[in-house]
Amino acid sequence: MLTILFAAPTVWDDYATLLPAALQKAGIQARILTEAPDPAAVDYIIYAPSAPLQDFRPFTRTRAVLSLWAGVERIVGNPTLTQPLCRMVEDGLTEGMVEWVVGHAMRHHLGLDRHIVNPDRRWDPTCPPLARDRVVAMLGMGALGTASAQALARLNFQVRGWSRSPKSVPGIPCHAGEDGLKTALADADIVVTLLPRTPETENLIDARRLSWMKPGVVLLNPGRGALIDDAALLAALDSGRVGHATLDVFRVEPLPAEHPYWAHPRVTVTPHIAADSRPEGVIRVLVENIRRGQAGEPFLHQVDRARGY
Ligand code: NDP
Ligand code: OXD
Repeated sequence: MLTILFAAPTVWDDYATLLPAALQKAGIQARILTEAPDPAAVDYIIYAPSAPLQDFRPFTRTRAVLSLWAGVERIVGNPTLTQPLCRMVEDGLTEGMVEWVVGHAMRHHLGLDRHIVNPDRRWDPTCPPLARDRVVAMLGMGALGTASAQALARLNFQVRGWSRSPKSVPGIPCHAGEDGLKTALADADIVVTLLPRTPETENLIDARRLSWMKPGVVLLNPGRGALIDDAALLAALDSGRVGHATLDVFRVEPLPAEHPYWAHPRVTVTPHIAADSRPEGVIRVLVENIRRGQAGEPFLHQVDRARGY
């Protein structure tokens, strides 16, 4: 009988029935606790950044910490964590992100705001260009970036990818490294940042990188707030170099009421809702990882501590 600590109390209600049923269906005998009076008896920890749990040292027999979140920047550097850490990749999260990215890209591509907010009843018959005439740079070609890039490419956008290591994705020219970033950004009408927060990606979008972008570029950031140097972005928005920024994630969340992004006419704030994981999909991944842990097989989506994601 395994002992699983569900250390994400705020979402326990979503899992309280489904998780035990899925474990049982998979033939995994387990008791699930929401608190661990005896940490040394815990085999697996299911974790979210909101969890009060910060000291992993007493969990001496824990085989893996299974994050409910894709982004692991709040746990990956925890010096007490020596157990394998797995991040979340699941269909609902990916589909949600694809929909957010495509929806906000289409808003800017079609110039929807001109028609949705038109108090002067201006009859402006200017037709937008076709997607095939627009270039999108996808910074981050992981689970979410690749799916979003492919969805945009299916709509005929000219998509360029950028990632840490070189990639080959049919129909999407991919770049890596600093020169590759310059190339990916050079002719992009829309730039999407779907990177994890790591020491290397912090302030990636700074004044220098913004100066490589086309004047009037639209920036979509559903990755992490720290990818952006906020002062540099605000300056670029004020000067018109950046035409619009749609931001879902921020250094401080909720975004404080006095933050200049709220009032800026060329910024759209969405409250970290680009994508959320769905219990059914999450449970499939959790159960599979517990099965793998028990069978001595490699875990799915294990985080590389050295890379930080
Ligand atoms: P992955 O780990 O699958 O992909 C990360 C991508 O970023 C990879 O392509 C990776 O390159 C690239 N990358 C990492 N570091 C660098 C670097 N220094 N330079 C260039 N490229 C780099 O992550 P996901 O796609 O699953 O998720 C991405 C992020 O999305 C999460 O970390 C999280 O912050 C955010 N997120 C936001 C949500 C929201 O609601 N707003 C919801 C879920 C996630 P390589 O392929 O070479 O490894
Ligand atoms: C995540 C997120 O990382 O919701 O899962 O941002």
